[in-house]
Amino acid sequence: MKPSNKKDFKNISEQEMRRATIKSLVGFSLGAFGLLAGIKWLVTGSDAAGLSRPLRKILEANRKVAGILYSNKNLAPVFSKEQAVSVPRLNGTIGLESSIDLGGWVLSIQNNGNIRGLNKTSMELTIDEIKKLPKTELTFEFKCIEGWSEISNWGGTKFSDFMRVYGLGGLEADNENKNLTEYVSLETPDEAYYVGLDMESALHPQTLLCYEMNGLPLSSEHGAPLRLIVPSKYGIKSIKRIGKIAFVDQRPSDYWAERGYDFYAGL
Ligand SMILES: Nc1nc2c(c(=O)[nH]1)N[C@H]1C(S)=C(S)[C@@H](COP(=O)(O)O)O[C@H]1N2
Ligand SMILES: [Mo]
Repeated sequence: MKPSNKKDFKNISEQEMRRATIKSLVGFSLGAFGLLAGIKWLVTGSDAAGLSRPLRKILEANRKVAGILYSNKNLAPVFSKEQAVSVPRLNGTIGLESSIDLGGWVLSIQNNGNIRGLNKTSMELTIDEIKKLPKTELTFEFKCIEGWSEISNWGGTKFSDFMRVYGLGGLEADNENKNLTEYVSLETPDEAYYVGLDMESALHPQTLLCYEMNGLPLSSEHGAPLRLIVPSKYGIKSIKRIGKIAFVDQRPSDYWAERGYDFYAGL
């Protein structure tokens, strides 16, 4: 991980502002709802079925905000495997310049607390151990912030399954997400490319740790032996050749956020 800098502090306060805004929105809608229900009860004694249009709109808008933040229903459209291009376009080689010794590669993991079954907070996994995790396949339209998109096919494991199996980032096996860390940090082995991911996006059911493309092992240009695929975000977040993953509460350094792109890079 890169040491945090001034920019990170600035971003944390931005995040707090976002939170405060969401809180006040929710508070306003609850207040409005309570007031209206009270008036309804006083005047007609009926339920809220007769909500005025503007107030109903506010309530629905807030439900949408809550839905985006607290559920995983914003799924990217999926396609059949046959619709995927056979040789996806290549983009971005930061952190991939040197050749990789696939046999010697391990994924370094840094957890916020003890890893399940281990009396320690860090561990290493081989690609074979990662391949033992539940397997998922996904064909979706990969979108680069530069303006191109392409349907591509990927195979690997859900990031949430990876977290759940090892009890990483506070995710428990029973799916009770009580003490989740705020972020995940991912870096290439040489630390040249690095991505910060908010926990909501890490847990998104389509966010995958991938070791296959079109049913074959990833080529090194596409991120062998392990890359991230985040269909709910622009391609900048889909880091290739992952070397290190850390579960953290401070917003991690992010290569493209440091260069002026939106940290969330949502679609
Ligand atoms: N390590 C690393 N990962 C990276 C990049 C990079 O430069 N280095 N570029 C990103 C960008 S901008 C895009 S659009 C996708 C492209 O993935 P692809 O080359 O498999 O099409 O990888 C992302 N992951
Ligand atoms: Mo991109």
